[in-house]
This record gives sequence, C-alpha cells and structure tokens, in this order.
Amino acid sequence: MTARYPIERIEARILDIPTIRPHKLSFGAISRQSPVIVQLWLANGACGFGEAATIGGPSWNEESPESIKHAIDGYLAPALIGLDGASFGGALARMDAFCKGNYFAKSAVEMALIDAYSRTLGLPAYQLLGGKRIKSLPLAWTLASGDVNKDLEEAQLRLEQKRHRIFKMKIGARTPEQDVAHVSQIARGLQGKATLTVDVNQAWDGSTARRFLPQMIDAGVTLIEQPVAKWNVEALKTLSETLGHRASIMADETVCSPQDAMMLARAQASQVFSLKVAKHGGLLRTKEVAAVAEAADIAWYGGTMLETSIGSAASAHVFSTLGNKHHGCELFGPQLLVDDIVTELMPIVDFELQLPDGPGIGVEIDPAKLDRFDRARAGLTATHIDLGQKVAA
Ligand code: MUC
Ligand code: MG
Repeated sequence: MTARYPIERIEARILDIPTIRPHKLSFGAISRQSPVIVQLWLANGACGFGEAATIGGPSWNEESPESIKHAIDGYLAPALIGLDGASFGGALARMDAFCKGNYFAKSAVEMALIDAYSRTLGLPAYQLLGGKRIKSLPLAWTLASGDVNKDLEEAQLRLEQKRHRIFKMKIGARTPEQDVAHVSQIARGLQGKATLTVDVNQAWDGSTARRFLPQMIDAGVTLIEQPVAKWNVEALKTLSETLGHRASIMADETVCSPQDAMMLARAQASQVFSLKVAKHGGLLRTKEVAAVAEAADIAWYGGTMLETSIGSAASAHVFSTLGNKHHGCELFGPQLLVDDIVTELMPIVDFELQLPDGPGIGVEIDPAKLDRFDRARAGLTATHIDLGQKVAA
C-alpha cells in the first residue's frame, strides 16, 4: 500500500544550553543541558520537532546525547524514510525491529512524527493521543543548588511569584544525616506553605532508606522518589508497606517499560509512577505505562528529564490526556535553562502549568535560537557530569 503521508527526511542535532545555576543531584552536578532536537519532514511539507534530553551525558541512564544522535542518524531515520507518517504504531514497530533499546532516541523521533502529523491535520497533538482531560497541572520546582540559603531564597521567590508551591529536593550526594538537616531547615523556612518531596536518585541502600526516610517524613516530606537502586524492588516494597500510610513512595528509574510497571504493580512496591516520555520510549508508550498505573490504583506524576519547551510541551500534551489521580508535574526544564528555543513558553498561572493547545505540540521554534545553541556551530564537546569529591580519579 502506498503511504498517504510519507516520511521524507529526519535530522537530529545536539544543542548545548547552560543552566541558570549548577543543578546538583545524588550522582553529580550539571551546568548545562545537551538536548537532542529532531526535525522530521513529511512529503507534504509539514515539519515536526521532537526532543530527547539526558542529564549529565549517560549518567542518569545508559543513553547520552551522542548515542541518541548516532542511533537516529544511523538506524532510526533510515528505517523510517518512505513509511506512512500517519502510522505511529507502525513507525514504533519498525524502529524496534531495526534497533533494540535506545528509548530516548525513539521517543524524540516519535514526538517529531506526532508533531508533524498533527500539524498536517491542524489539530493539537493531544487530540491524536485520546483528547484533553486536564487543562493545567500543579508545577513543582527542584531545589538543587546544594546550599540551604540559596534553596530557601529560590523557594520564597517562586512562592511569591505564584509559580511553584511543590518543591523537590535532590538528596543522596551528602551523608543522610546532612540531608535530613538540609531538608528540615528548608521545611522550617517554608513553614508549611509548600508541599515537599525528595528525590534520592537511587543513592541509598535499603537499610539507609528504612532508617532515614521516617526522619524526612517527620520533617514534612510527603512524596519520596526512587530512594534505592532501580533493581531494588524488595526495598521499595518494604518502604511502601511501612511508610506508605505517611508518605507516597514513587518509582522513577525503576519504571521504564510497561513490563516494569506491571512488575511494580504486582509487587505493590510503589504508590506513584513518575512518567517520563523519554524513558518510556515515546508518547504512546507513556500512555501504556499510565494505563497500567490506573489499572493498579497507582497515581502518576508528570516527570521531566529537564527538556526545553519542545520536550516539555509534548510531555504536557500526553499528561493532559491522563486521569486525575496525579501529584502534579515538574515540567520546569525551560526555566532552569538560560534560554529556550521557542518563541513563547507555556504560561504558569496560580502555581499551575497551563497545558498547551496545538497545532501539533503547540510551541513554535525560534530558528535563530536553535542555531545559537547548536553544538555543530559552537564546537563544544560532550557534557560530563561533575562528580565533585565523590569518586576517586
Ligand atoms: C529525576 O531523576 O527526576 C527531574 C527533575 C530534576 O531536578 O532532575 C530530574 C531527574
Ligand atoms: Mg527522579
């Protein structure tokens, strides 16, 4: 059968965009983000944009900006040229046939395809993903400067501006005692005006988590993200059983595929899934993971890999189609970057991110900004995580 909307061309480039301040996580610090931006053209001239961002090269998981671009240029793009752009499922199956894994890379291509095709139809992308059920989502901000006073200043300003009243603290880089002291100081400083969450990014073992998380909860934390290694489902389950009535345990790195979601649901190991378009392998697969969550009475959270407005808007589109058992979202990536590559950011009104209308993913690219941050022009090299004193050279 001849394709009605053949895919004509796919290009990927790496951008390097500094962050407004160093962003410190359990596994290191970053001072710039290097998103891979994909452009996909259909034969009818429609062009869509997609994005996959990693944090600190390949230090959040296995994929890096360079591996993503390589997978797209070498394998995913050639596999899709000539294929019908209206067949998202067909495109995913073909990418899977040509290339195992590489979910971030696949998600960027699928995002660009859905953007291009929904622009062809003159529809918002969410219309092709099941329709909008949610108009806006509470928007979290991550306090990760590493300094209590700076974190408190950031939080106070964002509260005054009515931008954020959910604050996620990145812990696990220092000793657990230092983390408890840090979180307690922030909680005291905010005097109950905000919801507090922590993300340990896999840094603790089960016994450290069992010992120190109750102290975090006593300080006021109500959502605990990935306290233990991604494989440590037993510890997640124990923490959910023992602490779940006081705070929710959220899986992030552990929940990537729908099979991971099923396994966690069967084990009753977490009460919330952090959904991220990149790690699930695209918008459609995000919906598959969300469907498992809903069927298992697990809530969702709109996660981020600190994308620009392209990845953030696309994520907002799929989140807007989900059910209302959620803990808000953290699509604040554009605000952490010194500049973005779109003409207008998604608005934040009364602490809520307003989910965009189309066409496509509903943001327009500024080509001058795309060029300004293009690694090929600037001649920058791969981003390396700053390990500080953590690992001996
Ligand atoms: C993560 O693991 O959740 C999301 C927000 C943030 O500050 O870091 C990321 C990664
Ligand atoms: Mg996380």
